[in-house]
Amino acid sequence: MVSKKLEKEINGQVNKEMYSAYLYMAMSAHANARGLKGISRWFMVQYHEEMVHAMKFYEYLQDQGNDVVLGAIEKPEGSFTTAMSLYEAALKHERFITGSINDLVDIAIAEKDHASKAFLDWYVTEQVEEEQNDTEIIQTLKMIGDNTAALYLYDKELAARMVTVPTDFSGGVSAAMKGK
Ligand code: OFO
Repeated sequence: MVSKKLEKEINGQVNKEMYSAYLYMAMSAHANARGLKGISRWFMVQYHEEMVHAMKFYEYLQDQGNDVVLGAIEKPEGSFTTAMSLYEAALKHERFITGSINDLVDIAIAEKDHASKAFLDWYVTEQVEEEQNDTEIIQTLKMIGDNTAALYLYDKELAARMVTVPTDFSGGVSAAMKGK
């Protein structure tokens, strides 16, 4: 069982991950509305990844015999008119999430909760990849600049991103993640 303090914070993190999914769903719609079909797909794949992040926390609380307490999910704000504004906002959000995960790790370490520390290590590694993905896309978008033909081709390239995470959690996220 994790402490009541960490339980509260992990419940808060479930909410942040669900918000992340909701934010990326909104970003997918913004991209789609501007004809950026590949970027729209990229953000929808990201939506599925965030659902996995949320479900892993949800299941961890249950595995530890703790309480799951779900809160309201905030409305995703922002009106994104360019590919660059979408990815800059995504990177800013991921940096916020990295800070939030680090706070959870700090609590686990302070409480000598080795199980939670080991569990959270997956997220620490995942956040490096999340920030790297956004950073690399921003670098490419900078090179593209105002070249709409290049953006058209890059959008097609981003469309190739596939969902590599489970989307059916009815049997539990751990079972669904086996072999991933
Ligand atoms: Fe995008 O990493 Fe979870 O929130």
